[in-house]
Amino acid sequence: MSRIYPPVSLIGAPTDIGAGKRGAGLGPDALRIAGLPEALRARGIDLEDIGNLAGPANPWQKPVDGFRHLAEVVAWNREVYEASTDVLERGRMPILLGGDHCLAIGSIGAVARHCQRIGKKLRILWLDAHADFNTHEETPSGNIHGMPVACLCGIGPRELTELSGPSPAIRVDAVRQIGIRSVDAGEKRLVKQHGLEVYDMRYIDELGMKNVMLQAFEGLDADTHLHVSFDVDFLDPSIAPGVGTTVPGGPNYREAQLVMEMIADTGLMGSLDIMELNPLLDKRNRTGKVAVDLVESLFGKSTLMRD
Ligand code: 4U7
Ligand code: MN
Ligand code: MN
Ligand code: MN
Repeated sequence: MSRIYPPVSLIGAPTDIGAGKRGAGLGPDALRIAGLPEALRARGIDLEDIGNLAGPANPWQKPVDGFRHLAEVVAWNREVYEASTDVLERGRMPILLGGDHCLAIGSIGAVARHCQRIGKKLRILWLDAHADFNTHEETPSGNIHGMPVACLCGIGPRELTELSGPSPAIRVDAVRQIGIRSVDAGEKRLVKQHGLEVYDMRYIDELGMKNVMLQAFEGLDADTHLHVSFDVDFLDPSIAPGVGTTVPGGPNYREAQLVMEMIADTGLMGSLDIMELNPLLDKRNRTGKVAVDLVESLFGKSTLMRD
């Protein structure tokens, strides 16, 4: 089964403005150097790289009222929102190269408004060790990369919840989280209160990854736009040490590859974020190469006859 993919645009967002460690700002170039553009072109994809966006420098300050660098996070997300909207309106698939995960407020904000305009349903697969559902009251760190899912659902400061428009960009029920194994105490309460659908590692162990993915796909149809937000710390640190917030006990290489292959098989992926790669914490860009391998699987690369 060979699939024709829509044209793709890479958008680099070289910042660690929402993170607690420096280095994720080098993620876009590390992904390029690991061979992402060539790998996608080898899949037959019409690929454009719009290069790296520009935004404020990281002032490396302490949190203020539970937020670190709020104004700069807003500025970067506006850039990401505008670039992603432009790519979508040109009929192309945006791939955001992060950068830390706070930037998903802009990328998913753009995708959500685009889907609203063209009347498509939206399903978000959030592949991460973390739920990223903190608020300024619950956050133990003040780092906004721990808050994007809450902000997208309308929980957070107005500058971020209204970044893409006056109503919340998404509803909680659009999201399926996979691979979760680190949720802070207050965040856990919020996750439960809002009914976020979380497939944590315990659940994956018990059901097996295949069944978990089938659940995550329930209700998808040809009118659904699938957005994949891939935080590289989703992967077990033994295969992906190059991230700022490693958590042991994540999916191994084959489990992660199955996730990507099954997403490819839906044929519904319309946008992708590749976030939190930190080459300063990596060994010889090994994590970058693993991320590129997995993205190849997302675009239909498989071992035998299936592609
Ligand atoms: B990532 C954390 F306390 N929950 O809020 C926080 F454990 O985008 C980590 O998933 C957030 O990498 C990790 O600071 C954000 C912490
Ligand atoms: Mn994340
Ligand atoms: Mn994470
Ligand atoms: Mn992280």
